Amino acid sequence: MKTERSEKLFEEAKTLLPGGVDSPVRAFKSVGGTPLFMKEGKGSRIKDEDDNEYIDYCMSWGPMILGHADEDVLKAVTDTARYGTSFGTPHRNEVELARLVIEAVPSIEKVRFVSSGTEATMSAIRLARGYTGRDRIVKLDGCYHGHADFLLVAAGSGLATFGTPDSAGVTEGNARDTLVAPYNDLNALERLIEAEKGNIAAVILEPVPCNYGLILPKEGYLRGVRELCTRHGIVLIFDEVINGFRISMGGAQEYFGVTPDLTTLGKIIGAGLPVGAYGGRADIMAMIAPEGPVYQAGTLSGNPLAMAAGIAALHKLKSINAYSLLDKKADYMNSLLSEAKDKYKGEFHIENLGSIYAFYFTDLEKIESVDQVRACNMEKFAEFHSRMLQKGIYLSPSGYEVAFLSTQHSEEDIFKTVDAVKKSLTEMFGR
Ligand code: KE4
Repeated sequence: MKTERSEKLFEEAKTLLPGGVDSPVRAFKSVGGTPLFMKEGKGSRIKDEDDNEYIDYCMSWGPMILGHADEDVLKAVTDTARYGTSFGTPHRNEVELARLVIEAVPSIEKVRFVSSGTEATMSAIRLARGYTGRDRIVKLDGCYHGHADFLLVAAGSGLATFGTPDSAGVTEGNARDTLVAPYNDLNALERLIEAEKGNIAAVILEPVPCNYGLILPKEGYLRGVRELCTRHGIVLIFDEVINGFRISMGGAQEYFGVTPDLTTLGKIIGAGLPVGAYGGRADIMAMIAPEGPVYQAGTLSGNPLAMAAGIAALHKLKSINAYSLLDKKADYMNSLLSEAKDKYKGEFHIENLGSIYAFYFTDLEKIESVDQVRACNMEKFAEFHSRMLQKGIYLSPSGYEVAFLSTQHSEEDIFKTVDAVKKSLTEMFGR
């Protein structure tokens, strides 16, 4: 596999950008080797600067549920760009996308668009503090909510690969009001909340964590968190930046039937352009400036092009009945994977929910906690990642990230992928 062009570009990038990247997890630090510079994508495929083609499962970390370069998304963006890219004024596209989001997501009665998932979560936390007048928040170990100072505590995603649950530069004062509880442990959360005696503004969690591998909520867990927050007047925030419009049209909250007070979104609602959003109960959202006293602003919030991309994507997800399509593709993939799952039981494990997959090198046959992911063999994942890459399959370059199917992954793509999984495991385990 030729990588000269990527290597040359990476050497130059490292003289200009910290670590040669604009986001750490792209740097291949935890899987080794040179990060590949992609130049184009179409459907399920991406091509790097050395013209190597891959079946993509990183899918830009989640946004590309319709596949790369979707015709309808491209047309919406180019048609809009013809009239200008940003005015810093209200634009009809914000109204249209807001209507689609509110229609789809059970908890959202009012929504505010921002430009990233980080902006969405940091704004939602400020809103919860403003609404309750309380200072402290609870996040769950291993959940990642972007890089706002007070959320870079026991986080997942790129931080997990660096083995530093916290980041330098986050002051004690900033982290002091962030409490951490283990995911999937209702008793621990209840003890923490009761110890805090009414000083908790919000509990924020990924309903289905996807930044420490993929961890499914135990039966009744999300309902239990909801009831705890209701009982203690705590704002429950579901960070659905990944889960939203991925697990279903209404996200994890629709899929599991548990409605938070606020929801954060990103990724898919921008279809690859920079969009984040936070929304929820109208009485809470009424606290947001200019209606209320909680300030939040953004030059490019609701950008017409990004809104156009999101509008096209959400209309298409509905019109092609995307989630039953994705379920069929996942069923096919799981039917092909079952042989490898059985053969390597006790050494290799796969977790799956809809179009989301995670691969673990572990003796466990079920992953239910972040500590269990921590105990997985990430060196073996790195070897697996490299072997899959050599076979033309691009997995997210970290064992703490997940893999995504899109509506464009064909049966042939899936067959080739599972064949590559089997061949890689045979090479690794010698059988
Ligand atoms: P952004 O600020 O990166 O748009 O969103 C932050 C964020 C918030 N909440 C959840 C649940 C998220 O997963 C993310 C970002 N996800 C990571 C990958 N799992 C982004 C990849 C990266 O950091 O480059």
